[in-house]
Amino acid sequence: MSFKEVYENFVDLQYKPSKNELVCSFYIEPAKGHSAKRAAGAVAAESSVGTWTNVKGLGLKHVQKIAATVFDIKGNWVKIAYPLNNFELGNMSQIYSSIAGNIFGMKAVNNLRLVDVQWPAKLRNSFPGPQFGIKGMRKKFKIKKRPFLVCVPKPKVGMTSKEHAKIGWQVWTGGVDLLKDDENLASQPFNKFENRVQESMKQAHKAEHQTGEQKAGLFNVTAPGKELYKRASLVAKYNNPYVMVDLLTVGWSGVQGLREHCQDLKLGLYAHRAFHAAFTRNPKHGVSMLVVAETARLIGVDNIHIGTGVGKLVGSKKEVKTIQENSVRQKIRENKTEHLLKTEWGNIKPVIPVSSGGLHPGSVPEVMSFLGKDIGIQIGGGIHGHPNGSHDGAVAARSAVEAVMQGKSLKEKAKQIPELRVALETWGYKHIK
Ligand code: CAP
Ligand code: MG
Repeated sequence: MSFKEVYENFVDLQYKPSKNELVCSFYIEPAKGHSAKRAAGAVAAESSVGTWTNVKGLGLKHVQKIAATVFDIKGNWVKIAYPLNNFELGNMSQIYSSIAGNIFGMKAVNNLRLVDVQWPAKLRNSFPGPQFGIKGMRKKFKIKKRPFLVCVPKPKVGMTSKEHAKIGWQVWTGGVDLLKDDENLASQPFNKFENRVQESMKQAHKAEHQTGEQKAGLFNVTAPGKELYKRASLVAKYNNPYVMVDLLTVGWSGVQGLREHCQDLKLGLYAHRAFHAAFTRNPKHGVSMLVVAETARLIGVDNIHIGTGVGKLVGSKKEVKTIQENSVRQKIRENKTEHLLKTEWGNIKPVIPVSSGGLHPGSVPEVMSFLGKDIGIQIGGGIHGHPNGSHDGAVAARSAVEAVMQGKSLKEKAKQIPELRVALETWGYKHIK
């Protein structure tokens, strides 16, 4: 076989994948001089057993047995099936090095985007999934039905541990449940990790006494190697039930190790997705946020940011809704129009989707109208930018959530809650672009 034919050898449009195979749905733009078949074959080859030319080993039966197969090409949309033995069970980094590795840099394609993945049961069950899920977190926090209210201190970095903790007091007593470190706050000289945990937990316990509600910190344990786990252990020592991690800058293997550690420590694991837009934003190239969210659910985070559809960061309502459904449901039907694959989550618990980015009290009804109540709503600037300060901002945000739960308009609610009235006068109901 000439080297030109190698790639096409990975295409068989009659092929029917077995249920044990992993299936990827790709958007592909072949490079000049490449047919869709050859470009798709190149992707299948490079992401499984092949390379640019024929090599003797490709003739070995046991090698051919794990070769990927392009089995469906419709215009720019391609489906590729991967026999299970391409992958090491439970090893997400290796799986991504295959289905989301070299292929994005191939000259055979001008653009390539991994749009969805169908995880076969054996591979899916090699991951733990969330420790608590929605039911577990609701039980832990005694929050029966309403969304979890999350708040990030702003300015996002620069404040001291004491200033950070003081804001915690203000917003926890104003009605916020979870005080989240910002994604770029770790253990900088002005706000060392242990000081922040110590100072914040003092305020959290005081706020719990004052409000009768469970309060928690989402302390960002993002750090190299063992430090990641050391910080999680420290958080558990201070009786805080949650840690936060920057899922993508820490990486799959780091988060998998942290997930195991959180199991031992009975800690919730809240995932921030900073860095995702470097490769999820371009509709023609990279990896969809849907695939990132599916991966996060398999690895077993309890919460993940999914966007707002209305706020300051990209992500359409349709995309955000698709990710929300995939995070909370156990079965997802195939969506032929969007080239999304059927998904079965088996016993993998749901993840709490978090809507965040440019939200304020006036945005709450719309976010809840299309994402429902089994969510987290994160509001940073939309609380701390309140003209009367963070406490009033938190009261306004919490009363906006309560209004929706009571079936009241914000206008009506604002008649009893002056803090909400001021927030609506400040930002109205429009969304911050
Ligand atoms: C939001 C936020 C979050 C973004 C992340 C920020 O602050 O803290 O990190 O929501 O984006 O730093 O911008 P505001 P996403 O509430 O003040 O906007 O949720 O899309 O991952
Ligand atoms: Mg942030």
